Amino acid sequence: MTENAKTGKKHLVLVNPVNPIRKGFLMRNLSTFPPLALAILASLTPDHWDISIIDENIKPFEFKKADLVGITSFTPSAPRAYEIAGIYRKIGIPVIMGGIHASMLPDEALGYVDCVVTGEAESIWGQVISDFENNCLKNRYQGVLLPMGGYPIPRHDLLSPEYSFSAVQTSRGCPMQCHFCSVSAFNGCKYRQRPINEILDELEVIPQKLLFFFDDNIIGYGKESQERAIELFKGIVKRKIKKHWVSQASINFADNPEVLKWAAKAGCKMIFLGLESETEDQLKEAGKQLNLKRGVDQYKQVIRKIHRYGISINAGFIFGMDQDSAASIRKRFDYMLKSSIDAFQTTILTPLPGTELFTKLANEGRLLFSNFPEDWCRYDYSESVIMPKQMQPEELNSIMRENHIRLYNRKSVRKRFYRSLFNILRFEPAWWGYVTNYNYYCMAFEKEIREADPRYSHWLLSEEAATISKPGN
Ligand code: B12
Ligand code: SF4
Repeated sequence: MTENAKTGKKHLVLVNPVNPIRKGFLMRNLSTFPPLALAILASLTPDHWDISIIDENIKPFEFKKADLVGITSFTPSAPRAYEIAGIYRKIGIPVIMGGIHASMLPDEALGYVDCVVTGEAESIWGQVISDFENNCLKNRYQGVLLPMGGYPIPRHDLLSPEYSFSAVQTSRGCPMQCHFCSVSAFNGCKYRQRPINEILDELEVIPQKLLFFFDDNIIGYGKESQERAIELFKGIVKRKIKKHWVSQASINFADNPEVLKWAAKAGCKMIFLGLESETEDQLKEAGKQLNLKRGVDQYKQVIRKIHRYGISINAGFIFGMDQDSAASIRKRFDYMLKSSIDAFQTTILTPLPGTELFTKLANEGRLLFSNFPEDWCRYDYSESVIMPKQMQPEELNSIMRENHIRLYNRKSVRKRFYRSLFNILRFEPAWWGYVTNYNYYCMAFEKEIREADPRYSHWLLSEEAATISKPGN
């Protein structure tokens, strides 16, 4: 036992593992976000425990003595989570794993840890701790979906002060069930919201000026949830909480001018919208209901309305769907470059466990990498892990590369910044678009940057570097 001799407290170590093969978002401080789940778990742990967090986002794993270890993990970092679990289990310290990956694949996880907690922790963590204390820890616990109110404020004080952004979640669940996404399977189809006062109290204790609301859709679906979003934004203004924030939403973010007005007043600088594709057939393929219902011809209007209120747009597009050919991918990039969108997240279609997409592609025998768990670290949206329908995976990877150069070269990003300034007429949201494009550039060219290839290791790719790096040059 490592009970603290002075206090008699037991020690819980919570671990945030990172994908060892790709840094992805961790390439830059401004795209590195704290493990909110661990701050929540810490807040749910009884006071007679000492808690520390090992966060590989910030520095590589260093062993800390523990009585009990809790590990979180997304799918790409699962192999690393299992590796760290092994270090503790070898010396007889029990390891509990939770989070999206272990929830979707509890049997796999149980091969590497002592106990798996599936689902949301709020309903079950107290029981897990109490069973451990009474020497009757089971190997499985199932959290249930509860209303989001009445919990203690997450322990932001245990997260590294090196984070530029803090993270707060105001809602969970999504009724949309897009085929590639695991949110509805994990957090349920009902949109659940935290009480506004609890969110505002939490915002008041976090030190960072920059904030990421970790919601999938900050304004939810329907009139009622819009009203609640407006109340939240008004509350931020009323309590004089001065944050600059980003979040995610569906295109219904632009429906109500009051939502946009108050979001902007409350400090919203940029919103992520999952546009996914400019063609309705592909939206159908992805099961992207809301975008389909509105129609892709509405995108322009949506962008214009959001800009009008001083908020920039980071839009996500998916590549490599069954209907994608080399030509349609190039066309999508043409569309993106011509649009007034401020920043772009491009992802290669990736089946994640627990999604409809995963079941379909696995059944069709189209997973290229299925030596699990090792291969999970490839499932980070940055390479083709499936056999695309209309091309070879290498062709898809190379078209993406070619178009990333078009999208993220210095000239293109600068041009986009000036266009954002012109469209939004405010510096800050345009600057957020610029920084976000740079973050994605660093992710797209991670390998070259890490290997310090001089053609890539400076600020954004110049046109000249783009030419040098074209296949065949
Ligand atoms: C914000 C966010 C990001 C941010 C920040 C991530 C971060 N630092 O945490 C950014 C933009 C960087 C990001 C990146 C990625 N993300 Co992301 N992201 C999210 C989002 C919207 C919120 C995550 C979050 O923190 N939620 C709040 C916390 C409290 O929820 P939670 O982690 O589920 O934790 C609860 C339970 O799971 C449980 N729990 C969690 N850990 C543990 C541990 C123990 C011991 C126990 C008992 C319980 C427990 O208790 C918690 C409280 O109930 C989710 C969607 C969602 N709604 O969750 C997607 C999501 C997690 N992301 C996803 C993906 C795919 C990615 C990327 C791979 C791809 C991409 N390009 O977006 C990268 C990978 C990054 C990486 N580190 O590997 C997928 C993950 C699916 C999967 N199987 O892994 C999700 C679920 C969205 C989706 N489309 O399906 N992401
Ligand atoms: S992609 Fe967005 S809208 Fe679709 S199911 Fe996931 S969270 Fe909901």
